Amino acid sequence: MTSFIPTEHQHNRFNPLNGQWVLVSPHRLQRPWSGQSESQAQIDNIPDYDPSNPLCPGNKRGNGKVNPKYESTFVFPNDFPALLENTPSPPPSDDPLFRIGEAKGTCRVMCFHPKLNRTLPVMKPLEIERVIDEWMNQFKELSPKYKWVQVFENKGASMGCSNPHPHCQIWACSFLPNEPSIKDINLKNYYAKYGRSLLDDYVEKEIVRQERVVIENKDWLVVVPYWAAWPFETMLISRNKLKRMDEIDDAQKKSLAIVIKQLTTKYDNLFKCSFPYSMGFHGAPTGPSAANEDNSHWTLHAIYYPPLLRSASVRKFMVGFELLCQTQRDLTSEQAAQRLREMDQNIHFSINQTI
Ligand code: H2U
Repeated sequence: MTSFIPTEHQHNRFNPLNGQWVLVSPHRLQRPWSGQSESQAQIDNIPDYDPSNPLCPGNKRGNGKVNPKYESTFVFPNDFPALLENTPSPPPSDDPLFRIGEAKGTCRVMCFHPKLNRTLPVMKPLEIERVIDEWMNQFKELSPKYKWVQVFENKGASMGCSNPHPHCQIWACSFLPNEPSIKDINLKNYYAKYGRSLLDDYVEKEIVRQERVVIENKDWLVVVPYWAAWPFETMLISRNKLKRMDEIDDAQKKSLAIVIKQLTTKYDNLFKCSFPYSMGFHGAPTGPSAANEDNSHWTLHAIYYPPLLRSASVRKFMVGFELLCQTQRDLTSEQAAQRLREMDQNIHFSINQTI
C-alpha cells in the first residue's frame, strides 16, 4: 500500500474547540454535480438606494418607524426580536426529559453604511473602522448585563439573509448559548492542562507551519482552521491575546479594518460574486459575574462560515451523513487556504464599484 497523502486519502481531523471530528475526503472532489444551483449574488446591479428597502436611510421599517437619514452606521432595536426582556419566566421543571430554562435578552440590527450596495469589501477602511467602533460600543453597553453578546453578520440569501443592505445583528442573551458554552469548557480544559490559551498556541503553530495561513499582520491572523467544516471557512484571531471585543485598541482597530477588507475582497474574488457567509465574534463570556472570573483561557476571534464550494452557484449542504453522523469535507483546509492566498486582496473584481 502507498503511504498516506492528506490531499488524496481520507482521514478524520479533530476540532479542539467543539470536541468533534471532521471527516476529510479529498478524493471526492472529482464527483459530478447536477444538484441545486444558487442564483448568483452579484453586486453591480444593486443601486445605492431602494425606496422600498426598510434598512435604507429615511425609509419606513416593518413596524412603521422611519429611519433617520443616517450617514455612517445606524443601530436600531430589531422590530421582530427573537429575545425580549419583559416576558414571564417558565416555571422550574425537575423532569430530566422536559427541562426548561429562562431566556431573556435583546436583539438589535446595525446597518454598516447608508448605501445599499456598500458591502464590507467595497467600503473604505475608515468606514469599516466606524463599523468596528459601533461593534465595540454595542458590546460595551450590553456586556455588563448579558452573559453573551453575539455580533454576527448573515450575508447573502443563501445564508438566510433577508435583506441585501449591508448590516449585521447583535443578540444579547441572559444565558450562555451552546456553541460558546462548549468552546468555554474546551478552552478551560486545555488551559488547565497546558497553562496557556489554546488559540494563542494555535496562532503560534499556524504561523510556523504557514500552510493554512490566508492573511497575517502584526495584530491579526486569518487561517482556514485545520479542522474547518465549511469549504472556505476561516478564523480571524487576535495575535495580542485579547479576550474580548472591547479590548481592541486604536492600532488594532485599524489593522482589523484592513484584514476584514482584505479577507472579504478575497472571498468575493474567489467566485466573482458577493460571497455569502455567516460570521461572528467569539470572546470571553460577559455578564454581572464576569469580572470575578478568570478568562485567561480565551482569545478573541471571529469565525467565517461561507457555504460556497465550487462556484458562485454550487454550495455545500450539511445533510445526510453530516446531519446523522459527523461533518464531512472534500477540499482540504490547506487546499482552501492556498486558493484564498492566491486571490487578490486589494482589487475587487467588480470594476463598477467606485470606492
Ligand atoms: P438578516 O440579517 O437575516 O437579514 O435579518 C435582518 C433583520 O432585520 C431581521 O432580524 C430585521 C429582521 O427582523 N428587520 C427589522 O427589524 N425591521 C424591518 O423593517 C426589516 C427587517
